[in-house]
Amino acid sequence: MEVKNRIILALDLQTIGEAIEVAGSVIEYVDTIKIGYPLVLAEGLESISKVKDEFDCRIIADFKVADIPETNSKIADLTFKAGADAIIVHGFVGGDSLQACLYSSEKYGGDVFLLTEMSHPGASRFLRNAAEEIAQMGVEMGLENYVAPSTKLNRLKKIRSIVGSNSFIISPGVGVQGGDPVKTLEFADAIIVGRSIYSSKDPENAVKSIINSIKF
Ligand code: NUP
Repeated sequence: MEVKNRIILALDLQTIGEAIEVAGSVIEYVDTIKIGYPLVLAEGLESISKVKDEFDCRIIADFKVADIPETNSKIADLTFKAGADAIIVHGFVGGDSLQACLYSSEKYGGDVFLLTEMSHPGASRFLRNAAEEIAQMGVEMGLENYVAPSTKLNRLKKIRSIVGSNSFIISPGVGVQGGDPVKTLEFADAIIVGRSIYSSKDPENAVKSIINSIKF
């Protein structure tokens, strides 16, 4: 996978109008947009195709899928049918649940991103203990795409060492959560950035300054 400027926009706005406006102001620099529950629960699953059709971009659906295999299948099928190119799936529910999403992704020609450890402080209590095994499970099941935190560089580094250099890691937590773009990109292939862009008075300038900071 190739992500333009190594930046994925997290479009966590709650009206399609604002989402299209922000995406439009940065689309020259970004070709991959992550859409999650805030936009989809506010404006419907068709937000995915609305953004995709408007900008001809790649859409990663951040649904952190974490259910029994049968329900995961339904969620993933509906997500790919709605136009998503990729879906983010939790690993802690186990291999059968993950496999259900992989089958769906094969059926629709989409990608699965496996969430390992998360970026917020609370993730240290439970998910940290399982994250390495989750990544290892992903490797054993042939996963190529992973999510790992920019706010915990030692953990990101560890996940990279488990999934190997040929895997693709996208990393949230840059900016408002405290992660540094340059340091994160030492271990990740692309950074996920939300509020630092969409809450900025000038989203275009915010993206440009991140791009300048990561050009080395
Ligand atoms: O561990 C994770 N941390 C995280 O922030 C996994 C995620 N998927 N995210 C998402 O990344 C979060 O839901 C939000 O959409 C985005 C980060 O946004 P921001 O902190 O840059 O505003």
